[in-house]
Amino acid sequence: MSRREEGVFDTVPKPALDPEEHLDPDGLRDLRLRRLRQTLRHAYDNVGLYRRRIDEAGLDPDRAEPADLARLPFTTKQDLREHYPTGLFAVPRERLARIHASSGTTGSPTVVGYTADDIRTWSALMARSIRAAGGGPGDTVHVAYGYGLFTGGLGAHYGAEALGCTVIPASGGMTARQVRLIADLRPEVIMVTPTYLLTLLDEFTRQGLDPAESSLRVGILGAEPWTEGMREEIERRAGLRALDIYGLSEIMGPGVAQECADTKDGLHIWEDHFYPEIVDPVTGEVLGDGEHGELVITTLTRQAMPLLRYRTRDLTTLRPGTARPAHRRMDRITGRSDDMIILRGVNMFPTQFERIILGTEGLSPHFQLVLSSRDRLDQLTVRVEAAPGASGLDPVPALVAERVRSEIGVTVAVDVVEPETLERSVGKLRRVIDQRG
Ligand code: DLL
Repeated sequence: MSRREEGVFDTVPKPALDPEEHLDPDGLRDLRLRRLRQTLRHAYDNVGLYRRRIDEAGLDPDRAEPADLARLPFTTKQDLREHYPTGLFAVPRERLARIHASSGTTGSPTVVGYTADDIRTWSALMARSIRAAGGGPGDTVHVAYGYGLFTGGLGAHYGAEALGCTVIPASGGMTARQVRLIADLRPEVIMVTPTYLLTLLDEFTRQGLDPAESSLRVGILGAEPWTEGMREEIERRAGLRALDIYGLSEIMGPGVAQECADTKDGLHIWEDHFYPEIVDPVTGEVLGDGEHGELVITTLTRQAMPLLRYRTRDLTTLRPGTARPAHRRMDRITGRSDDMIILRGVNMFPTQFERIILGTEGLSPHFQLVLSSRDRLDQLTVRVEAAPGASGLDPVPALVAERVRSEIGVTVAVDVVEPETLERSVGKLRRVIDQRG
């Protein structure tokens, strides 16, 4: 903006300061305790299910400590289904500013509601996340997360606007046009799933453009699991810094946790708004920091739909904060407990295959895991595209199969297919294709 405009319009908002992001650990602890009690009281007064559960646990909403949460049962996807569509909402319908719904790939959709304050909180946390990733006021942000019921597009959009960025609301799809827009409008930041970014990078090449020469310098990537190998591949090809962003519709949407550009060492969970626990996925027992398990989140500021101890199904580990010392970090999500493939008794996640494929010369990062059944025995075929122009690939299938056997512990078939033959992502990619009857 020119200096003249700033002088004329005194209503021009300045990028919001965010003191809570920089609280010291004691300050954060006090704030969190206050918000936890407010949330318990709000849930108790307004959501029948929670009133029952809080009574059964003998909890006093106004005196509870974080450790007392362990006395409450988890809130599960099943609870959301049983109260579909709005039975867990804590405010009357007319106070809702917006509704989103999760994709429902593993069952019926889940509807989530937001008051106007919830939207403001979400925007502020997304603004904080974009800034932590290295974006700032004045940057142009290309949002290629889907717009609509999915929280990715609108969540990123409002956050980028709140930070003072120029937003290109590209949404997912129409890949050739997206590349054209990036080349012409020269955004610095892109927000997109890692697999759709791969699709975009291939399209750059198809259009005779080198993605490394593009204006993009920061990628804020999430909504699906990805590995360090994928980060290296994307950073090398796209010439940008790729940072991980995490979130889920039930809890808010993107912006629950964000990796900081200065340390790039896992994702800081914004603990002034979310209380995380790690639990044993089988027994439900609360585990300590540093232990691997399932992430459980209690919202601390949600008005429309507070959730107590929501089981995310996402597997990770909590660690002390670094770039934002008061907020703990979580490791990259290795997978969801319900995405886990169990093949002949061995548990595995698609990210384990991604690591092996990205570490193998001559292969592209485009792959699928196809489950089939022969003679009542489950089979897994890794279908992976050769890298464009790669040659001498004859030994590769055996090499990959051997690495899978030694690192994951199962025997699989490996099928190396021609470039450009597997389905491409336009958002969240479906990695596992289950053809078992
Ligand atoms: O995927 C919200 C989102 C949008 C996050 C854009 C980040 C960026 P849902 O559709 O409800 O919401 O899916 C949530 O996606 O429980 C994880 O299993 C997975 N997921 C989200 N972010 C990551 C990530 C959005 N960074 C589910 N790494 C979550 C791994 C992720 N998995």
